Amino acid sequence: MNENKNFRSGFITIIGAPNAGKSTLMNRIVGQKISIVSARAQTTRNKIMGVYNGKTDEFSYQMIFIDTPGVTTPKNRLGEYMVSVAYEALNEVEAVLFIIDPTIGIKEKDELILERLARSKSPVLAIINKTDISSALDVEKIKETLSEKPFIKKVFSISAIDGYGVDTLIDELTVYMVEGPMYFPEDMVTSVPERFICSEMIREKALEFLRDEIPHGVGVDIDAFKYREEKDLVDISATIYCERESHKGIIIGKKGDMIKKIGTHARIDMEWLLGSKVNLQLYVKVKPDWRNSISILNELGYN
Ligand SMILES: Nc1nc2c(ncn2[C@@H]2O[C@H](COP(=O)(O)OP(=O)(O)OP(=O)(O)O)[C@@H](O)[C@H]2O)c(=O)[nH]1
Ligand SMILES: [Mg+2]
Repeated sequence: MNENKNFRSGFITIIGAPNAGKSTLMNRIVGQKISIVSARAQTTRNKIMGVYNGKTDEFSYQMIFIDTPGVTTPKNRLGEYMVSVAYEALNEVEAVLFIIDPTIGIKEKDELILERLARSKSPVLAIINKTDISSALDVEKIKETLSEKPFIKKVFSISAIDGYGVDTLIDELTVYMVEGPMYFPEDMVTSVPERFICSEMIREKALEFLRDEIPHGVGVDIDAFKYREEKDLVDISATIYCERESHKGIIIGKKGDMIKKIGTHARIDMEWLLGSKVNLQLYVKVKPDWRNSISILNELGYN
């Protein structure tokens, strides 16, 4: 495949305000859940790459999508890290997808990103997502506003959830691919290690099931990840970090029912990802203000 002189490839960054649907779009394109998704803002914390291979009549190509944390005003060191991850991913890519949620409209956060994108050297495509739940009029208005920006090459309307418009977007993106190597083997959908995805699956369930004040103070570290071949079983042990003793109680729940629920749901996703049985042990530890602790941020991979 690589001998093909006509091979093209390129990096495409997905950027936007929190909750716009960036991770949902990336999962939809690569056809697998590699980046966690939740109804809460600021779900993604790290840069996550997803690979899509395809071909046109003239050439074969590999697109590498970079999902980034939603851009917002940081409230702690972790937040600062997240914004820097998003902006760094704008450098030296073949295209940038700016995702917007039409049910929210163009807000201050989006304006900030747009200002940044105006100075970007890479071509920018604007993507109006969630068309399945927004009015045609809202979509049209946003389309008009964005089309007036000289640095935006084109505006697309899609639904990352049901896939509407995604093929058309991919077709357009082939235009921006350049002669280059196949960066990842054909069967590889992500550069992110399975171990990390598993820790994210635990965080996703915590985001889903815990009360409002807790989720953003949750971090997950995998302590052990071992495959037992004779049993086709992966033993995974992980620690959920939280910021207060009272949070620890809520995460564990009455008679341990909350941690059990998080564990059961995360385990099912992990078994799906890994294709084998998983034995998951979860622990909860309090680390006050860990989102400002450089050493814990490093430990959890936010470096
Ligand atoms: N109805 C509808 N919901 C969507 C669509 N795309 C994403 N969502 C929902 O929007 C919420 C946020 O989606 P994410 O993919 O986590 O958004 P994100 O932009 O990655 O968010 P951060 O990582 O926090 O920046 C989830 O509840 C998704 O299910 C869509 O096309 N239609
Ligand atoms: Mg995300």
